Amino acid sequence: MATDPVPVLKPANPSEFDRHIVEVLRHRVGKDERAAKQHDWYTASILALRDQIIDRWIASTRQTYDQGDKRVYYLSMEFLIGRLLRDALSNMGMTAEMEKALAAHGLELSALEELEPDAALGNGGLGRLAACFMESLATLDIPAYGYGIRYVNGMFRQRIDDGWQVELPETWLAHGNPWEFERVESSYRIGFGGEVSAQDDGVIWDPAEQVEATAVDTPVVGWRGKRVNTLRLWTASPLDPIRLDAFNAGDHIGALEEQVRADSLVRVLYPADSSPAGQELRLRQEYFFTAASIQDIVRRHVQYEGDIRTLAEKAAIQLNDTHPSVAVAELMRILVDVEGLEFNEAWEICKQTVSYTNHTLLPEALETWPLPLFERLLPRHMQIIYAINSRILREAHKAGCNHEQIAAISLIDEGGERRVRMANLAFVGAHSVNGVAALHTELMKETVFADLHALYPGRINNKTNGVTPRRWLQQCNPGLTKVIRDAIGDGFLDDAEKLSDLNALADDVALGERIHEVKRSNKVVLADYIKRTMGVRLDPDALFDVQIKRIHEYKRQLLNLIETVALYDQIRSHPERDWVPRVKIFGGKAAPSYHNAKLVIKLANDIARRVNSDPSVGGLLKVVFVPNYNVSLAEKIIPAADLSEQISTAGMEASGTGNMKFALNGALTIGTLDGANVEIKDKVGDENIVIFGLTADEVAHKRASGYDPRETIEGSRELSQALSAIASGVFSPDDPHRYAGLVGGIYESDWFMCAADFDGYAAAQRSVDARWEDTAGWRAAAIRNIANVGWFSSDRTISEYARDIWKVR
Ligand code: T68
Repeated sequence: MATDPVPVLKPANPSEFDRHIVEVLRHRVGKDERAAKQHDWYTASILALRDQIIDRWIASTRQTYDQGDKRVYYLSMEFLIGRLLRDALSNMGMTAEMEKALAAHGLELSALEELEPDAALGNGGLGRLAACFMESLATLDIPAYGYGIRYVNGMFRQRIDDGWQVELPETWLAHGNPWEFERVESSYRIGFGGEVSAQDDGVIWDPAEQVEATAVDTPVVGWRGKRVNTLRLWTASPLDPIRLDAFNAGDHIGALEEQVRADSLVRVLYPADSSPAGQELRLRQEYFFTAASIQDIVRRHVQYEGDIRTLAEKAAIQLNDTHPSVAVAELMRILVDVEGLEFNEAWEICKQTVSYTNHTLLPEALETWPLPLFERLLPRHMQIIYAINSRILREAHKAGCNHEQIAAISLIDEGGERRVRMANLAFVGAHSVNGVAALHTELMKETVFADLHALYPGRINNKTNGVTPRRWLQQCNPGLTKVIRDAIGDGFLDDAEKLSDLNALADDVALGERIHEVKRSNKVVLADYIKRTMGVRLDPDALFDVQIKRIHEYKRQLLNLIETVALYDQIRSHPERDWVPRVKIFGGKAAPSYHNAKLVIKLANDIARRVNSDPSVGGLLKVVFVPNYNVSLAEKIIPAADLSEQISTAGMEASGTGNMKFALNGALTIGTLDGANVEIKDKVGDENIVIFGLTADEVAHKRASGYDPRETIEGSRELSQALSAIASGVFSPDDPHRYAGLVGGIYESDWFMCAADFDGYAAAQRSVDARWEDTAGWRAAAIRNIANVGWFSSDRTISEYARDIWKVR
């Protein structure tokens, strides 16, 4: 078969593109240009752009088939994509063309961009990482499929009512989704429950229930439009849309039961990050999308290669956390029960094909399922897991493991109610198990996976996270991109590490000035947004100090708030001092059932209300909690930040990726030696980052050696005053005891080391003030940050996965 070359970027004729948009508007949207509303133009623009993308998509897919390339399959419960229009236009090199075409009809691209809903099919870092990876895979011309769930309602919308978080359903599909294609021909039956019977020629699983999984594809364009890969999300439908017998007998609701059951599988994204959801529906979701994906992968392989035994040569399956780790059992089931392979041979193929990424060490976040639930829902998989377990435990025994070690390695947790350990299943079923930052990977070896690591040394490896510089520099910060291009040329657009050419210019006053001007205008844009949406006026010349991420105790928004209160006290007690004007910006969602996280949001809002209306701080301090933090807001806030708060308790943040985005946009980091902060510090240099606090080892040691927070608190005047102000209701006069419990937790145990790290943090903040006063020094440090974080491009991360784990070119 002849290979179709991927078409090169043709400088399409603007008037031709314009004609195409109008043609789409008429024939696919069904509107006359004269009557078309903004939203019609928005849809037509995307469809017209999509037409251009499809040609490349088909070419990429053909090329992969024709060349018999190995494909990467990225299985993830979450893809936090955000908006696609600007990204796709920019990667296709068609932004200017689109602007011109729209201008001919009196339309502005930026206005249409704002109409696009965020595809928020993820909670936070893990889901956003998957989205960055999809873009880098296409950029690096690696044939890849992302597999996940097409949630009808993604991450909830957050409203702040009287300072409290209220969750509202998010309806990103309400006006249709012009990016996607439903593939009814790619449908699979997914079974649950039922019986397993042993026959002469193998095992038969007869599920009690079945639903149909149908593929919905979205094209993912890489930088410069070289390759277009596929994000394949599964939607669910019942085998019988309605039970007519029940309906005709008058049971109109019961007749639709199957429809409801199928809908529920793809209805909502579980909004808990870093804590397992624990409910049966979650396990059903996990199996649903994993089984559909594995069937799709196997079908494609058998269709084109003919022999299932070569699967590992042509397919690499990456599990994004343990959420899809039932893939190990499902792949084994298909290889043994459907394809008829021997268990041993199947096991080798499985291990060679599968690899697993761990994103957390928090013990409470490691997924386990009650064994009776697992067995009821997936009886055949339970048998397979037992079979795998007996092999693994024999190997452990042979290797000389003792009782305790064997108990830790087992796929079944026997302490208390028996549970299936998804992380252990993923670990043993994979040839590679990776952490997401150097420190995290070392801690994996020492803590949660210590015994598995001893049994299978070499399996754990590190792949430090990265972010796509297209979205997180070029698209979100065109002003800065322009300044950098003028300074060092275009090389960094194709290789982010070339940003290092900026090092030679770090002390260039004119460059410092231009970057400052861009930052200031980004701050004006953000200040306008905040004025418009929240009514709070911000001074764009103040230091914008930003903490945006999920609200979690280990991320320590509370530490930041306590320090904010202490600063507020100080400003009022010493109005004669030269305070640096600061704006403290917070944003983030709390899991709906996470009481303390929701209380932290209320506290931020209570502090904001009090501080912002206090004339005695004279505008030196402002506090804002920006509602409904999401990808699009991040794209506004990060380019406007001066200071990036990365202050998790050391040892608890696996990597962080926001930290990388801020540095890339010229913010300085204040942070602990946690996650990827450690590597950011190594890259940007000690003088260009502000590090404070206990190290991971020190935290572990302190916890083990009977730490008494009370003593620490009493030893710090600033801290004890701030804590007692919060605890006694200074910020919550309507409910003075509101924060008694939150503060009490710090006095009682201080698990997250807020008290222990307070003095170091406060001192670090004052050192930030001093740096800020040194304008030239600050600007040079900002340039050195931009210059040295090109390594945190997800292109680099994906190249490492490709080379070390997937073995694709
Ligand atoms: C994050 N994890 C890590 N989890 O916290 C962060 N969890 O340090 C890291 O940078 C990032 O992953 C990427 O590696 C998460 O975001 C979740 O969102 C999550 C969702 C469901 C269940 C458990």
